[in-house]
Amino acid sequence: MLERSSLAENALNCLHDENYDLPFNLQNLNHETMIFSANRPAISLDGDWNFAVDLLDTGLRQKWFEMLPTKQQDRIEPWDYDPYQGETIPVPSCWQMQKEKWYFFEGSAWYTKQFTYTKSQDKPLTFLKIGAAQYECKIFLNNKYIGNHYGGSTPIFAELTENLKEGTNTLMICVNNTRTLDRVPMRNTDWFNYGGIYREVELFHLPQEYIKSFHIYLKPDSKYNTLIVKVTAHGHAKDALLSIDELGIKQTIPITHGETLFEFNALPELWSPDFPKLYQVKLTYQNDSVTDFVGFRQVEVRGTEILLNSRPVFLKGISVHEDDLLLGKVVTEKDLHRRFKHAKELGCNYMRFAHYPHHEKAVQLADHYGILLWAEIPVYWAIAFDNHATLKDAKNQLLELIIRDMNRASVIIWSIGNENADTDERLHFMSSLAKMAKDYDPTRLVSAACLINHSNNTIEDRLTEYLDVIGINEYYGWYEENFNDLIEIGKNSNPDKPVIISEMGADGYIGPNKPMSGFFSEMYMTEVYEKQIAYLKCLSYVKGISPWILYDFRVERRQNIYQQGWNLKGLIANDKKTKKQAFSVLSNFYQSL
Ligand code: GCB
Repeated sequence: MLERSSLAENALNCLHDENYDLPFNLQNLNHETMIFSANRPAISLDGDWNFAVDLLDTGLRQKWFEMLPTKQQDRIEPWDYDPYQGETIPVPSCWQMQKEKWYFFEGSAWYTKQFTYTKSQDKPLTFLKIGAAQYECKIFLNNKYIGNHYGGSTPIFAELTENLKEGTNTLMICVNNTRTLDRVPMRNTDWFNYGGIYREVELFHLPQEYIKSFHIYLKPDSKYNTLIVKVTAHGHAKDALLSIDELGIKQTIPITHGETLFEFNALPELWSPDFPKLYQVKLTYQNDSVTDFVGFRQVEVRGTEILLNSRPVFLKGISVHEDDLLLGKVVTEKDLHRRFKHAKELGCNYMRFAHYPHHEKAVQLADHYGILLWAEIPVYWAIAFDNHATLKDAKNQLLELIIRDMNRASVIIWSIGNENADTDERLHFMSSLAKMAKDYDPTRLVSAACLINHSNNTIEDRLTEYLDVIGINEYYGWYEENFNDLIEIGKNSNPDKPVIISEMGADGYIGPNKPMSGFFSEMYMTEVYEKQIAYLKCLSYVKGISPWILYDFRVERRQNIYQQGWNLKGLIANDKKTKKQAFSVLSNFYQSL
């Protein structure tokens, strides 16, 4: 009998180990490991990766990531998986959309890819970026554990430099989409629990001294003549150079201990939905330089008004999920352009990107199209508000979102949650998120979809004290049958802040055997829109609406004969072509404003 390897020894011992995950749960890949990546030259690792689903976490228990490529005839023991052979999956993708057998799979899945690396003197550092992986992601390079990340919709950055070798390298990524009680979101959501690496994977080679983060914004003092630059740099150089050619700006930025918050005079034309002006901005630090396309604008709240560049604005919006009939959560440029064209056709100047951070390309395009945005983290329904680890996860997701999109003029609202019960624990949890967002980012408003007290029909939620704008989801005419209650709420509430109706709507089924009246009929959906709009437009403190929702979207919990796994509140069906009648009701309203 041949002597068994340590891997084989472990494969036997690990059968009884239920703490197998502990050494890998460091959450060391987080907002602190992010680097500025927009428009940086990148090497794509997209394409086919070896793939296996792993319901029982056998890979972590048996340490599949330590396996080396071995021929069958050279093996000295049996093996349960070979990361170098077998099924493949495209990256980016959601595994549900690839094979029927993976449709309802929730658990760990292993991705393996080999790539070649050649050392460069100029750019000796290498960083990996995974645009997003749902929900937890563990990264291994050349049989070594690099780290893990929590959060399904924000980017993951890991420095690989130390563990890279000349020639062939093996990257293994374990992605886990299990819904658990401590995650953000928790177990129950009204959207599909897709899994996988569903955004792009890239490598960045950087010089020894490099720009780690770079934010530039208009000073929010209503004077419109000062820009603020916030930089963190890795290196010892004492300054960086900022240039905005179109404004004739070449500005030296002093850097102390790798950081700066620096103001200088500038008179940019202001960005707005009517004039989405972007400037090419370049920052150079030693041998590193980054470029971004940035709009400058100011948003604030005065009384119940929302002001954009000191002028009142009404947010003509629509909510949208990241979902596609064929691709699931994967977005393509084509899909995004269609999304913004539909929004423009409706007459929108605003969108709610529900219920988690959308692809950064979507946010960049919103800048170009002149669409204001509500951007959100998935503090949705029930959350373990009393769990410190959950708060840490939520804070990290929010920071990652803010850091990623800080330069995007389109984003005017950070939303910190959706329809969460008003408990002391929730108040503590969410008010600390609100405070963190405001401390980090002085240029945006903070909101959340808050609660109505249905017993006395008033907007009543202790969280509103910590918000700039009150979001209200209301489904009068649908879940709440008595439409008069909405009128009561209007009369009884007297908020001292602007209110956005962050959701309203009704399902409309337009497929074969569609009902001609009542619930799920297109007719009924249209009536709900007509009644809602007629009433909401008279409420003086309502400063925006984002009806639910642009497209029908997939969700496990909807299974009646019309829904069959879909939420049908889309103004457009899941083919992203067929408009329901309510589309024109909303567009007529927006065009009339
Ligand atoms: C809501 C939720 C949203 C749901 C929607 C619905 O209040 O915020 O996520 O999809 O209602 O259709 O029930």
